[in-house]
Amino acid sequence: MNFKMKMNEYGWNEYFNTCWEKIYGIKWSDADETLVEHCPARIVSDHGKKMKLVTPYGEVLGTRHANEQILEQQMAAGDWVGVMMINGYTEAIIQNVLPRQTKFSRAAAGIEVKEQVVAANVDTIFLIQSLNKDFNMKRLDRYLVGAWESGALPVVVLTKADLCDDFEAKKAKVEDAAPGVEVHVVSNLTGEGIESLRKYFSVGKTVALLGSSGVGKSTLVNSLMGEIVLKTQDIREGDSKGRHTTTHRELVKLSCGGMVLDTPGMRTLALWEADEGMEKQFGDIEELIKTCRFNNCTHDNEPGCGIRKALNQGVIDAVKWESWKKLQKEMRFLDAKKSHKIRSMEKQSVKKYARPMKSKTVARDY
Ligand SMILES: Nc1nc2c(ncn2[C@@H]2O[C@H](COP(=O)(O)OP(=O)(O)OP(=O)(O)O)[C@@H](O)[C@H]2O)c(=O)[nH]1
Ligand SMILES: [Mg+2]
Ligand SMILES: [Zn+2]
Repeated sequence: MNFKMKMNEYGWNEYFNTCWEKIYGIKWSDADETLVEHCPARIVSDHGKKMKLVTPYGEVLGTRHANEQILEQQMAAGDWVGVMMINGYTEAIIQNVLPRQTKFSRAAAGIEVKEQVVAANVDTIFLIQSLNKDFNMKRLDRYLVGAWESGALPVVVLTKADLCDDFEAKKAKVEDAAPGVEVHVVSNLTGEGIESLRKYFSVGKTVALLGSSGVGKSTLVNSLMGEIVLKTQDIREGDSKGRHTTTHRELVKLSCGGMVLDTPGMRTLALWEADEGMEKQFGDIEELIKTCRFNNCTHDNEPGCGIRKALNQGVIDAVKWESWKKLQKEMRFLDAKKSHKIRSMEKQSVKKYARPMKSKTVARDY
């Protein structure tokens, strides 16, 4: 039996193999080509009840095992899962989700305080903005915090260079705001800069594309493929906003090796966790705060405020400072909501625990 797909080409590595061994008691190897029922698979796209998976036996549809834990577990495109092949190796039952090496999460929309994993196990994250109407430094700060937090390497990609006269100035602004982050200017129309992105797509590596609708994420996948594999659509004339053309996250294997995870444009990115990300993106600001004379400095007009001094001297950028304040406030609010949720869950579990005890006593009395 020849395996159709080599999992290494889809990003399988020593990290996942060690996780695999802990669950299955033996390392996964496709070298000996023995027919096995249990094998690793990667989620290509999530279609609700069914997931498209890439397995050693080819691309198949998978369903979750009817175990409560698996039914409730969050799964996302890019996740590595342990499956049992059924129906002559044409379908799969998902039995385990392997611990993620990296994950880009956001707070799910809606009233429930919940994490939503947007991209799992990606090596690089392209934070995409277009150089015409979409360019926004505060939004970029937010995405950079999320990307640093994910554990993957952030790279900024500015698209639609053909529609912008001053892209050098915008590029310099981003480089200033994100030291150490590579910034690429590209045009899907003229092909400018596309080749400079190839280095991120070596065999087994995954790049996620994140950004607002209409910035050209799916078009970039088509540019990299050299053919149309994903649907794209014109942005709206009136306000230059995208039309939310891509509706689900999907992993695409490029012919040159490497994979790309295209995602639907995000309206807003509500961060889920940000401690490390904030430190990475705003390290200079966090250091300056330590220099304020008063511990409880509000950085408005207290004497000896390190932030005010830095702002006046142009050491830090006013936009970046605004970003920090906004994100800091947002994360404090989210932390309060998370603690509230934990407390109410604890209360519920106390009630749950109390109930059977009570009914047992009642049962005995009768
Ligand atoms: N001029 C110009 N147009 C581009 C470029 N890249 C993409 N476009 C156009 O921008 C529009 C939106 O592109 P998409 O690739 O659908 O955008 P998207 O980011 O995938 O949008 P969603 O799927 O809605 O998130 C299309 O009409 C593309 O042809 C570019 O570099 N230059
Ligand atoms: Mg798209
Ligand atoms: Zn201060």
